[in-house]
Parts: sequence; C-alpha cells; structure tokens
Amino acid sequence: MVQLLDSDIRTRDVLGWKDVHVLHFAGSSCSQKLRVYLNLKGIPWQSHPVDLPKNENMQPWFLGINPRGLVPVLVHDGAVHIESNDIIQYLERKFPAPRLIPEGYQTEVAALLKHEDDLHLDLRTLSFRFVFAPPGPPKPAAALESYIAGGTGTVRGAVDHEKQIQIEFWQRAAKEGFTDERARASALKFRAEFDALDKKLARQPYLMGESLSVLDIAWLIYAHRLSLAGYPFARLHPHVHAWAEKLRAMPEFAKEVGQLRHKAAAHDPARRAEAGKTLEAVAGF
Ligand SMILES: N[C@@H](CCC(=O)N[C@@H](CS)C(=O)NCC(=O)O)C(=O)O
Repeated sequence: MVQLLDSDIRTRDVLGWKDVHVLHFAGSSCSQKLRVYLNLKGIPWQSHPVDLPKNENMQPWFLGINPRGLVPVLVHDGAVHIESNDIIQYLERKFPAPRLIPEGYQTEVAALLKHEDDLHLDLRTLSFRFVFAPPGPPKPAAALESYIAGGTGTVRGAVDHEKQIQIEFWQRAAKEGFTDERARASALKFRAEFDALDKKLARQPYLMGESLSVLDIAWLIYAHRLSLAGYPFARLHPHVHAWAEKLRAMPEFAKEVGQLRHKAAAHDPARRAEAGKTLEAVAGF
C-alpha cells in the first residue's frame, strides 16, 4: 500500500477532501484500469482530470499531491494513495463487494499485479512510438525542469527513486526518441506474456478461472492499448483476442475503452505514417 505521509504532501487542501476522489486522465492506461474497477464495483467517486499532454502532472500543484508526478491518485477521506495497483487493492479492502480479488488470493494477486506494473514503461514506449507518435520530444525541457524541481521528492518520507526513473525515461526519449530496437524489445516482452495468457484463456473464461478479477481488468487495458498500437492479437493470440472482445463489450469496460478506440481510429493512418513503420514490421511479428 502506498499511502503518502503528511510530510510528502505540499498541496494541503486535498487533506480536507471527503469521500472518494480520483485525479486521473482520460487517455492514461493506469487511470483507465482504475476507472473500469470503480465502474465494476459501483463506487461513487469525484473526478479531477489532470491533462497529461499539457504536462499538468509536472506542475507544482500536482507534484504537491503526488511527488512522483503520475496519475492516477486516490484521495479517500483526506488520505492520499498513489500507484494504481495499490489503490485497487486498498479499495478492495474498503469496498469488498462485489469481489474482484478472490478471497485468499490477495498475496498472489499482489505479486501478479506487480509483474504487470513492471511492464508499464514498455507499454509507454510502444504507446509513444505507435499510438501518440508526438513529432518532437514527448516532454519539453521546461516541463521536465518543472518536474525535477517540483514536489517534496519523497514517498512515505524517503527519497523517491521512482521519480529518477521517470526523469531518465523522458530524457532518453528526448535524446533518441523511441527507436526500433527499444520498440522491438518491449514488443517481445509482451509477446511472451500474452503467449502465456493465451494458454490460460484456452482453458478458462477469465485469467483467474471462472470469474472476472482485477487481473482481467489490468491485462485488458494493456491489450487494448497494444491493439491501438497495431499489435496483431487475432493472429498471434486468438484466445486473448476473443477474451478482449468479450470484456470490451461489457458496459463497465466499453465506457472507458470505447472512447479511446474511436479517437485513435480517427488519427491512426496519420500517426502510423509519422511513426514510420508498423509495430508488426518493427517487432518482426
Ligand atoms: N506504476 C504507476 C504508473 C503510473 C503512470 O506511469 N501513469 C502515467 C499515465 S498511464 C503517467 O502519469 N504518466 C505521466 C506522463 O505521461 O507525463 C501506477 O500504476 O500508477
């Protein structure tokens, strides 16, 4: 659980927020994952959009809430929680019904979610290369400077190394873009993951067996983003493809992933052309 300490937080007004508040961005995969979870649980929440393309997350007010500068953030009765998977596990304890982490599987699910989160920068690499494809550096120097300078730089009272990882990611992107080599390496990691998930889904309807769980939410969000990037699910992982289509048709998912699908489709040809080659060509799939 990553609940921030009072000393991590500079934007003090959030400490007075009652009930469930979420700081998030429409097109952020981690925010989508949390919103699908909230939809399925039927938890009422108040929305605070943070505009990532405008780098609002790198401004002092947001870094004063999450020193890591990432969305989503949950504020529940004045307590600030960061990290999407920790937020979901926290909410599961506070709002147990309907269950999306099966009883007795909390530790196993935590490890599996951690594994999913470890691939987040690979997802970001493929998103920026094939979906967003910005013409210049994804984070302008001024935004990065504001990011480096802003916030306490601590999480739970300790210097936050995760922030340094983020800084290095954006500095490298500004220098070399998202090269074929990096994109290929990231795509191959996902291929190994989805090969394994495909085997599971050949035998069972959901990733944990007979019922929907947070793992289905987390991996559907990845699969959805990757399909926008041009990852050939139907050809490489037919069971994952069928499972994803089934989930996308559920209203709690459709609300979050339908919109982005429409938007990306509108820009797809231009963005793909800008990106140069397709994911299939770059990864050799
Ligand atoms: N491990 C974090 C990752 C959060 C993350 O990287 N969020 C992205 C959006 S999906 C973000 O805030 N990116 C900042 C940016 O693009 O400037 C979590 O699961 O919450």
